[in-house]
Amino acid sequence: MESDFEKDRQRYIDEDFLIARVASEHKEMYTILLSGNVINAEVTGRLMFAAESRRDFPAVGDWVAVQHFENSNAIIHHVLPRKTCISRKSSGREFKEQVIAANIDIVFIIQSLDHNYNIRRLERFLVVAKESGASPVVLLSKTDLITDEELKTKIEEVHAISPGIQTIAYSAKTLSHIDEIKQLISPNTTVCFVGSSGVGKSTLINRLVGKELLATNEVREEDSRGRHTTTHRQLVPIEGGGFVIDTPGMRELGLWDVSGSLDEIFPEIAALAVECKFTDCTHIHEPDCAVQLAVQEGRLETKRFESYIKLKKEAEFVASKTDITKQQERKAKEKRLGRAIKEFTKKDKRR
Ligand SMILES: Nc1nc2c(ncn2[C@@H]2O[C@H](COP(=O)(O)OP(=O)(O)O)[C@@H](O)[C@H]2O)c(=O)[nH]1
Ligand SMILES: [Mg+2]
Ligand SMILES: [Zn+2]
Repeated sequence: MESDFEKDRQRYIDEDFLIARVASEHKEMYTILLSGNVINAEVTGRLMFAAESRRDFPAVGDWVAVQHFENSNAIIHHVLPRKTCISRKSSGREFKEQVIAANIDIVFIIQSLDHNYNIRRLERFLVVAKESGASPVVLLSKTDLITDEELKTKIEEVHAISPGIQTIAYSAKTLSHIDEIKQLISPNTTVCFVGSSGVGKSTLINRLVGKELLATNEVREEDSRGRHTTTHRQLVPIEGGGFVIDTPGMRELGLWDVSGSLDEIFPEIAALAVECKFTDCTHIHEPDCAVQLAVQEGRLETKRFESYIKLKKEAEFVASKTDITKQQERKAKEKRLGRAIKEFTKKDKRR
């Protein structure tokens, strides 16, 4: 069966649109890659009006149907169906989805092996990456800063919480294991990098691209925080035909909808939950809870269990808030439509 993507692509081509890919987005101004050129672009008023949320706007990595006349901005008319999409809750108090990148094949989750290394944060990133539909790969940077013994322990820790997920420990300084990362990015593969500021995303991307494309920043040693040098997301073609998307430092990776991936990242808990007395057991206060029992008997690590509960509560909270936001958006749209219909009937009567 032909995918929605292929069907839509062909339809837009038949309608004389050009197919391009969004390379960057900054305050609703875009650049797109169109037959090898980078061109400024904006969206049509119609797309803006029809959009129910941020999700309906183009994101970096999106394939779009555009019109382009020489010496002017290209106009984005349609966003093609996304094959994968990585989202987070926008930072701050709002409950809005922010699409970080679209149509990615691999999400590299980077932690550096200094102060940044944190198993619980890694679990959060894994859940978000898994939900995107792309394959997560864990990268542990700065192996040059720790001993082989320490490295071995940390890799074992990471394996224990991410069974079946590839982990590569590397150093951008000594270049050890960089080739292994390169080999994963075959032609026509799009990858993105997520991780806190200062872990080495830009440094690695520069190594992959083969030039000093992105500014990197020196980290204050004592707290391992770097300044944010990357200002906006961008899609960059790399030698050999792949693409990388650099994402600005992410101190926060708030969960968006992760209902489908939480259990995949915590499979042992999902397996235990089947044995709970209540099918909707929250594993907090119910009797005959197989998950609680496993914690009491030391078969499930308390910290791992707490991490799961924390992420689950956060996801449920966001889901409850988003339903409200969606309802409000729908109402506002209906109101606009109602007003438009009223205006129209008024005019109609006057005739
Ligand atoms: N020792 C060591 N330092 C690294 C490595 N990778 C990056 N760095 C340094 O870490 C700092 C932050 O790197 P950067 O790429 O800007 O991080 P980003 O904020 O994730 O983009 C810079 O000073 C880099 O030189 C590595 O593998 N080993
Ligand atoms: Mg950077
Ligand atoms: Zn239970």
